[in-house]
Amino acid sequence: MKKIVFITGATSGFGEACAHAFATNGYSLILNGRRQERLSNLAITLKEQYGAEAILLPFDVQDNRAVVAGIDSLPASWKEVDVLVNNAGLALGRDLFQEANLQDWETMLDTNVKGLLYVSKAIVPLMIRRGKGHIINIGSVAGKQVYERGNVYCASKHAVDALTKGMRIDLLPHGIKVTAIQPGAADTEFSLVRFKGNEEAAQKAYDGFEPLHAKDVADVVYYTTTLPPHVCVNDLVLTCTRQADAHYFFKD
Ligand code: NDP
Ligand code: 8X3
Repeated sequence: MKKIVFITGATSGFGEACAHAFATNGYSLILNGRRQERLSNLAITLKEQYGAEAILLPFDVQDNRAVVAGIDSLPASWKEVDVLVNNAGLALGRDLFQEANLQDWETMLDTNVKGLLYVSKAIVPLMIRRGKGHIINIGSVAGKQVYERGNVYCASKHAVDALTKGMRIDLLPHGIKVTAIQPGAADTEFSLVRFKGNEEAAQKAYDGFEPLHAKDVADVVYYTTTLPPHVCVNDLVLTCTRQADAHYFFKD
């Protein structure tokens, strides 16, 4: 039986790159994301390139009913999830606290925090039943430090950091590994989403340095799953070489 990975937010960026990294290493995949056509195209590509099988669950992670129904609908053999990558997430806006949009805040918290909780709450019992599993939460350097105009996005990623620690402690007796991967700036669709389609503003975020690419992050995510059963990467921060932390960059 092949190993199974469940990836949220697989239609783009880190999630899509993780799908390639796991598929090339022989995994079967459960892929989530709201854009169904992208998921379907990805499944075709993974089949063609690696012979990988995939089941698509195109739910919105903010909708707990849809999350539970989607995961319940999996065939029994596909409920044996070995690795969960909680990756779906976003930033909306780069505004001062006093000027930011309340709806943006709600969407970030509902997706980055509550979405991660909903998916984890549905998958954890399946892992407990088997006495093993690996949960990988995609945090951020924004979960380690707070920067100007980062307010609620940073708070959501600080919550992911705290939840990762809490999950690891509580799941300890069940043999389940819990890992936080905390990337710095990476050139996915993240900035385009953050700046609401403004390509110039999105591109400016990467001016003067080479950021991480999605594959860099996916390779590290996959690496953490290759360690022996008694070894767990708890917390891994990775940035491009031109970024020291959430604040310091060396730009041309
Ligand atoms: P992308 O915008 O490229 O990808 C985000 C993914 O999340 C998409 O597949 C999107 O799919 C999915 N998603 C968003 N909202 C939902 C939702 N409500 N339900 C289901 N899926 C959703 O960005 P990244 O790949 O960069 O982002 C992935 C994660 O990495 C996020 O958690 C982000 O905060 C984090 N991160 C990003 C960094 C960066 O600089 N790029 C650095 C550090 C962390 P769809 O729209 O189809 O639903
Ligand atoms: C995304 C990286 O620095 O824009 O989490 O917060 S940053």
